[in-house]
Amino acid sequence: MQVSNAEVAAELDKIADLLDVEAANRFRVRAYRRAARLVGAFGRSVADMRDEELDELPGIGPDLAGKIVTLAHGGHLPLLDELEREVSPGVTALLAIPGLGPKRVHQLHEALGIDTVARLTEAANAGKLHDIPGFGRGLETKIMRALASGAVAQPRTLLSKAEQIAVPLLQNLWQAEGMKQAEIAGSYRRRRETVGDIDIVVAAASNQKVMQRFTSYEAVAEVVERGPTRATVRLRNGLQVDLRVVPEESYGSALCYFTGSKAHNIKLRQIAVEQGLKLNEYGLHKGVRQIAGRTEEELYERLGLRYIPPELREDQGEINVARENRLPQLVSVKDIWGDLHVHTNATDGRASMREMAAAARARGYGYIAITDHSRRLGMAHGLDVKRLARQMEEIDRLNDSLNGFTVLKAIEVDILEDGTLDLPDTILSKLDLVIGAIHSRFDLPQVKQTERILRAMDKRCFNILAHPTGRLINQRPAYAVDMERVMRGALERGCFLELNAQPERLDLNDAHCRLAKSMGLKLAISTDAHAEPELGFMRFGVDQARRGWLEAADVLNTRPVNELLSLLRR
Ligand code: DGT
Ligand code: CA
Ligand code: CA
Repeated sequence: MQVSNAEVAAELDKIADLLDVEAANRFRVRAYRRAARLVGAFGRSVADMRDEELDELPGIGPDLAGKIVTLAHGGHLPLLDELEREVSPGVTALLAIPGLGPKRVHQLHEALGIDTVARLTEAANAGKLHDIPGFGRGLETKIMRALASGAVAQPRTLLSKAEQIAVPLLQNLWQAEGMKQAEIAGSYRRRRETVGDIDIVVAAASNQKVMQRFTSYEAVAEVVERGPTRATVRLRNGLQVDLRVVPEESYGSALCYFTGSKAHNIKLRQIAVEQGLKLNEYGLHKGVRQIAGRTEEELYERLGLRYIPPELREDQGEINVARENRLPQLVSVKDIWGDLHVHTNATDGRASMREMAAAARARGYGYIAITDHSRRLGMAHGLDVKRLARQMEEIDRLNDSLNGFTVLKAIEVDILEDGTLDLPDTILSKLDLVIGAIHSRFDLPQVKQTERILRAMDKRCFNILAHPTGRLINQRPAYAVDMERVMRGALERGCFLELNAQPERLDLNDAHCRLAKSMGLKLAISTDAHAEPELGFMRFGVDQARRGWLEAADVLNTRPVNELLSLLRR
């Protein structure tokens, strides 16, 4: 994918900010700032330039040139990942407050240990800011105004990141003496694409021992609140975790309550009331007698409902459907037969096609589609006709050596600004599968962007629209597009849309999935893997598909290769 100069510059500035917050070497910080300015003001798109050309620009050495290239093609910089791990999202949020630059954010941290907006608010309200050297009352007032305006929001955490943090935390908790049941609840369990905080529900023989283990966990920065049955901690990376310890006979109702959503809970409580019962986190009661609540299953059953999977608990009609025994059989990772969006080191991936195929096979798949970039993505070393033709021969040879596994010949072809494709039909029509994607001109007005996509789909060789909104969660908004028109257009032409399983993409989202399902349009769930482990992102895509009520039949890649190929035929 191709990233605009402005976006690359913003990333470079972010690195400079984070380095500055960490009080890194000022020459290093300055180098990133200078590079950001240069790239931002540069006449040509850096995505079209080679390393060596960038290297020649004033103040940009080979190392920085390499990083710019990576950013310009939508790649991740390990340095940025590392900085983001070290500097908490809370601190990053502070940078957005008017009057606070990286130097002052660093000072706030040094002087008062401030690393979240909440703590800053506290300190400002207590009049502690103006004493910090270089702050003064004027700045204190300015900051307080900005905070009061409510414009400063804490970013939500990606589900994949939350998982990396919550799973080890829960494992640690299980080692407390007397643990009986424990689960991560909240939006995490409902598999929302981002979470505000983590909620954990536990049943144990001794509350005391669980609380002790929880609050002394090594990643805890601060115990915000601790009582006999509940505690809240803030982890070093800024994420909050709420813990509730409940008696075993209340575990199911507590798990249900803290899984939410709030709207779903309210509906459940209404149903209880209609039956003359009382429902809360302690159980379902008739008068003073508890009649359910040890398990969630028993709770739903007693309310006259089928068990509702957490992903559906959003008060989007799931309760009526559960009452009428018409819940969907949600798609699961087990249903997935193959991955239809996979890159290799022929372009910007990190493994060979043989390695990617072996890794897919090890996951129990029957096929993968090799979808490297097309020539337009110069710096991703996109394929031209000749190289694609050579890759197709290589795939034939690889397939000859594989038994019971198919490597599909495919491409992720760029949809150019006018809706034409980046490679000629003559070669595209020889492929098993063509996925098309937008990697440039995200700024087109909605009508133009929509028509650009529909025009691309007019081509008989076009099969699947990849990452259909182009968004990156917390980083880049979706481009303007009439999704309903695109979906209808796909249906009419016999093409499909992709749900991209990269944790920061996850487009299509849950609502889009429901829209597609309502029209009878099938979706592909694909990982866009650039390395073997990324094939494992499939489950994040499946999570969103489940939130969108999709069943196996609604998903393209839940069937063996022959069925798949006949569905793809236009
Ligand atoms: P988040 O953390 O913003 O991603 O979203 P949730 O859904 O995890 O929300 P959170 O952490 O505030 O609360 C966890 C669950 O607890 C929520 O999904 C439902 C339940 N809950 C919280 N507050 C209320 C409330 O005022 N009424 C009801 N009925 N349930 C609540
Ligand atoms: Ca939560
Ligand atoms: Ca919470």
